[in-house]
This record gives sequence, structure tokens and C-alpha cells, in this order.
Amino acid sequence: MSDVANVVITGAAGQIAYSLIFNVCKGDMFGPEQKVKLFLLDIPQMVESLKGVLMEIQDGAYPLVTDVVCTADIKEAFTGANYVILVGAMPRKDGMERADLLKANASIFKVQGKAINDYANKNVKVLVVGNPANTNCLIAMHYAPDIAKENFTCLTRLDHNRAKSQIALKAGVNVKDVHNVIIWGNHSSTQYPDYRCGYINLPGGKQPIGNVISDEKWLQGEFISTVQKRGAAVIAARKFSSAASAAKAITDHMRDWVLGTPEGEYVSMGVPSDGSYGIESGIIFSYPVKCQNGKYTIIQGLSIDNFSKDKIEITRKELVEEKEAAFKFVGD
Ligand code: NAX
Repeated sequence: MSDVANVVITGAAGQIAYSLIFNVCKGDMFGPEQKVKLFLLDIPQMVESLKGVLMEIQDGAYPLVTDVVCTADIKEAFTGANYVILVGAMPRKDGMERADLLKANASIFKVQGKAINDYANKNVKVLVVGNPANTNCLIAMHYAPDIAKENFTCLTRLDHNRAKSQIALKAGVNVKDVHNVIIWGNHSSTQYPDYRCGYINLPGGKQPIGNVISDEKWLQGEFISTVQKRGAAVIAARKFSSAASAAKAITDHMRDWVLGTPEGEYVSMGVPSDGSYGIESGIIFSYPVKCQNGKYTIIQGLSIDNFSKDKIEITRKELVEEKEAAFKFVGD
């Protein structure tokens, strides 16, 4: 990494970005020594609003920030990028069918994938957040054939963090003591939050989650549905979608990818499937991974019981359907 990392954030005038940008400025994402040049991209109508964000970055007096570029020009934003965080997307509007949403976003992520291919650093790391995140990531990756596929990921860390917190609340422990929960599949309500490989650090040593929480009905029912539907629950209560927690999850995802995960720790990332756990290649699937030296590795050899197989199949099937629908709109 050069002295200064070029970091692109799209949807930079939106509500997630309003937390995320300041996490980056503070050094929470790339560490306390890494200087950053920020490229904040939004649509032309929002560039005026970006100027307000720029003033707040200046007023925050962050020593790690060397420069900030606010733009609606995709070439200006992506040129020389080391890290690209694609947050901006077309939101679902009233009366919009799922197919309309896929179509609108497929065109956005096609253009952005091409721009990453043409202008970004060849080692760029890309995280897609805008929904439908897995399929948007697939589209962007498809249109960036000169960039290694493993450099494209999508965000399921918010779901992962939600799962950890639900387990911590139920077990009455601090969330830092909950480890190795897994989110499998799509960042949607078909995702499968899986506690079976997880453990909790207790004063007497580590214990499987299933030994600490004896309520199996909860683990196989309410736990899963609470995590699956958490986004909708936040909207119902707050009238806006998750923002600060999404920014925290994006920061966790990028930090772990770049700086590495602790020994023995799994985190969940949406990554190009490679046949692991019977998921065909050609979709972006959330797996348990560990990260070292800027690369992730899918954790292999976990046992998958029949209950889990069924859950994983539901989310796999949805991703294949989304892929087919999205590629109808963008061609090959
Ligand atoms: P906002 O509507 O507050 O902000 C989105 C911003 O993106 C707007 O400023 C808009 O002008 C901009 N934008 C739209 N099209 C663009 C384009 N082509 N290029 C650049 N900018 C563009 O949404 P926010 O709450 O910030 O959420 C952003 C996205 O994250 C949404 O798609 C949302 O569904 C998704 N989420 C994904 C999550 C995940 O875990 N993968 C969790 C949180 C969030 O729901």
C-alpha cells in the first residue's frame, strides 16, 4: 500500500455514508497510521449536499485525511482507487416490483463495474453494500474482467453482527465473548444465520453456543427469523433503514479483509462461490471466512446437518434466480 490509500465511497450523500465516512477519517477502517484520500461519489443532484459533508470532514480536523474529492464524475472518482465501497443504489420506491429494482440496479452496477475495470488500481478491493448486494456485486464483477474475482465482495457483516448480538443478549454475555456465528447465502430474508459452529467464552473456558443456550427451539426458530427480519424491524421502529450499524459493519468488513482476522475467528463475507459446500460457482454467496495478508479464505470442512442443508438450499436458489433475472437486463 502506498503512503496514501485512495478510498472511493459511492452514495456519499446518503445516510450510511454519513456515518461511514467519519469511521474512515478516524482510522477505524485501515488503522491509525494509514493516510487516506477520499473520493465521494453521488449523483449530480447531490453534489451540493456533498459540499456540506466536505465541510464537516474539514471541521473534524482528521490528521489521516490528506484530501477529499466530491464528484458525480465516475472517472474522476474511480481513477487510481485502492478501495471502493459501493453504497449508492436505486432504492425501492412505492409500487416498484422486485424486477424493476433488479433492473435499475443492474444498470448502475454494470457502469460502475466497467469504471472499476478501466480506471481503478488493478489490486483494488471492492465491497458492495447497495441492495440487492450479492447480485449487484456479481454484476460489477462481471463487467470488470481485468480485476481478480476475489477482489469483489458484498456486505453480510451487518447480519453477522446482528446474529452475534442476539446470541449475546440471550446468553447474558458481552458480545465480545461470542465467536464464529455464520451467515450463509444472500443478504436478504432467506439468509441462514447459523449458530452451530459458534462458541462463547466463559470464565471456565469456551463452550459451544448450543451448550450455553439450551433453548433449541429459540436457536432454530426465533433467533433465525429475528436476524433475517432485523432490517425491516429497524425500519418499522425508526422509519429509516439501518445506517450507523451498517457503517460499523462496513468498517469491520474492510478492516478484517485488509488487516486480518484474529487467530481462529470466522467472519461472514459475501464472496464469489467456488464450489465450497456444494454451492456452484457463479454467484456471490456469504460464507464463513478468515483473512490474512489482505486475502480471505473460505473456512472448509464444517459439518452441515440436514436442517442447515435445507436452509442453505433456499438462499442458494434465491441467488440463482436473482442472477438470472438481473442478467436478462444487462445482457452477457
Ligand atoms: P440513502 O438513500 O440514504 O443513500 C443512497 C445514496 O446513493 C443517495 O445519496 C443517492 O443519491 C446515491 N446514489 C444513488 N444512485 C447512485 C449512483 N448511481 N451513483 C452514486 N450514488 C448514487 O441510502 P442508505 O441508507 O445510505 O443505503 C444505501 C444502500 O445500502 C441501499 O441500497 C440499502 O438497501 C443498502 N443496505 C445494505 C445493507 C447490507 O447489509 N448489504 C445494510 C444497510 C442498507 O440497507
